Amino acid sequence: VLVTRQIPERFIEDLKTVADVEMYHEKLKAMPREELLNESQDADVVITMMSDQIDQEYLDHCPKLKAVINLAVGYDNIDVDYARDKGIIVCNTPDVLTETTAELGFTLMLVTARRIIEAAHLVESREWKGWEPYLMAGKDVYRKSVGIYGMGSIGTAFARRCKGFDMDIMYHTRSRHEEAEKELVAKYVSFDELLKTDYVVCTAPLTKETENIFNKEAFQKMNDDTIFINIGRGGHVVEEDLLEAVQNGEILAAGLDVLRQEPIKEGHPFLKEKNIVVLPHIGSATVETRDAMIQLCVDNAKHIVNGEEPKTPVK
Ligand code: 8YV
Repeated sequence: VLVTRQIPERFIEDLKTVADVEMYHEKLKAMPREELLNESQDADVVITMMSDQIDQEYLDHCPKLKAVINLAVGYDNIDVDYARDKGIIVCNTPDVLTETTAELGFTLMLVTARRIIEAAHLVESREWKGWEPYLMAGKDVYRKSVGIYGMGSIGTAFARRCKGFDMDIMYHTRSRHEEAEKELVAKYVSFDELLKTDYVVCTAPLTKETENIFNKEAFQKMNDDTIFINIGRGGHVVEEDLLEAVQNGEILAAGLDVLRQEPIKEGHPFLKEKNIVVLPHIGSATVETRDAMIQLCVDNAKHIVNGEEPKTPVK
């Protein structure tokens, strides 16, 4: 089993009860492509991260490979169809990160609406001169409308939090979600209607159909006080169009946990825009959840090595 990022030793020990294990030891770096290709040659199972491109070249390069186990619920870094054609199993880590990721998304919505980052900077930079009636005045969240794009488990967990804030919940997704409609009084709307809400929140997985869906046209349809939140993938958003929309006042602000290119490049225009809050892809980043995600990867790997069905294969 090859593990492409450094994970705590106790998980490696667990894996070693069934297999020989190799782990990439650089703490802050993804495995360079060449090394990933070379090290994977003899692997039966590889535990990958979002930063590893598991494409056709990679899959053709690893003759023994039985399974790719991604430490994430998303798997847009993996050519799942090609893996399937080759009889290689792909696993992900659903469910264990749902609440944590929804919690981060909801936090990001509050932080962006209430200008928390800007306000904290004001204090840190010693620029806070005193009380003013509209000092750092943001936008209410309570009782506003929210349009959730993607009503899978994370979208539904996000909607539950919105209910606690008495929000008017709308959603758009591939198929209707009757439970959310009944329990959360969420209303299924068209994509255009969704864009008219106070908070447009993307929680969807990245696919060919959803790539670039938040583009110039979409931002122009939003209201000038809409706040856009993205906890899906950077690929959903045309970043230049978002920047233009915020700078031209076509929308109020954006909170992004994901970007097209991570980490953000020096000089990226979002870094200078106070109405765009960027987080370093920390949706599932709590100790409890990362432990659970890694354990699920380890369990999947052990099942596969033992010739058993994996726990969470991508269907
Ligand atoms: C991961 C995520 O931490 O699960 C996902 O799809 O985006 C995060 O939870 C990230 O992808 C690292 O692999």
